[in-house]
Amino acid sequence: MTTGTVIRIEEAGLGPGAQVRLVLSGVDRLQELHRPWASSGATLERAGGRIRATTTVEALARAAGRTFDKAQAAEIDAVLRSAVASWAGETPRVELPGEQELRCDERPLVMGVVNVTPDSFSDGGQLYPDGHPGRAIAHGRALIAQGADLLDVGGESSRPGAEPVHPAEERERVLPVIEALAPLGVPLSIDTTKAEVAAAAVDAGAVVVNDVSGARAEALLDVVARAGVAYVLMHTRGTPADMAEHAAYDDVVAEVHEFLAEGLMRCEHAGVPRERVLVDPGIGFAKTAVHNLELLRALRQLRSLGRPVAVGASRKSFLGAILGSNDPADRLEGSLACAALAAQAGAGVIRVHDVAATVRAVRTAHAIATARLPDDR
Ligand code: HH2
Repeated sequence: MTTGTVIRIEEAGLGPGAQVRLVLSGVDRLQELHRPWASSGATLERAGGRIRATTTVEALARAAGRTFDKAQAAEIDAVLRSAVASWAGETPRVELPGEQELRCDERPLVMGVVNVTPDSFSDGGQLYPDGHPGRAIAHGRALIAQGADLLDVGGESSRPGAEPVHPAEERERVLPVIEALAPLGVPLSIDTTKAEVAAAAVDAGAVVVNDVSGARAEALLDVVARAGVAYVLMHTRGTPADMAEHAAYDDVVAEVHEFLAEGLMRCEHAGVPRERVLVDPGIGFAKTAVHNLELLRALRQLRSLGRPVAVGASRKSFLGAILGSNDPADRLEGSLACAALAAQAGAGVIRVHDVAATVRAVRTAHAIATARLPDDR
């Protein structure tokens, strides 16, 4: 499947005539654009099937008009204008069933992690002793009291090398927790890659499906489409069992961005409108520590896709490599630095284990980014 025109904004001035640094891909006969674009005053660099340019919106429109037919030139112009507007503007809200919504236009939302697993990397099964849901439910309640804007409930670890869980077992883990937390008024997300688990979780009250497989299963998208719930589209390669072998990229930021652009199209074909989708670079999924750092540094660029950016760096092993800490629970400062910088970069949802501290860090970062005190002081 082609991605269609994909434009990633690296940096943009605003208003007519402002310079924009962008990367353009997904266009047939892309190289033919080179000469007219350069003669319109753009600075261009070829990179594989992409062109990186410092240009104005008007110069690209002129060059596309001279190179392509009307419809294609108009598509390129529309994609560029929309990418610049999304990169610089407000994060869109996401509507949820039951008159709930994710108001990521107001500030970055904090998603608290509730792992109903015996083997998660970060909390090592502390929340699921002897297969009993009580502790996970109490943890979810505590995260809400600490200010979580939404909760992500998962019944299968996706840490590198993790073994798959049978769908019936996964369902049994998460359902009692979702049923107990759903009435509390905070939107619930189900972290699963399996259609049958997603369907049961949605029936029990989950309003977001968080799919760490990168939209691999059509049946899962079908559940999302039918239920009208929101969907987190995350970049990954392979499966948790083998993803470490796939951590090789020529340009990790470009490849993740293009994967997400293509994923948004796949979602639309499957009946999941892009208005319901959040995009996530998948920190720690088929990536080395340096890939993770490059993606976090470039996080704002993913806003060019026009969807809220979700990000989960909390306690992950690249932070251990920076801080010299083997214990995931001893990576709080690194996790908070990531959350603050993600807020500064315009992330819509920040997925974390340490909710109380993150809420305070994000609140501070957002106040600085907007130069405004919070309304609810
Ligand atoms: N990371 C994990 C799980 N789910 N979902 C999204 N959208 N983004 C992420 O980065 C992400 C995710 C891994 O963290 P955790 O749930 O704490 O660990 P485990 O998979 O071992 O349960």
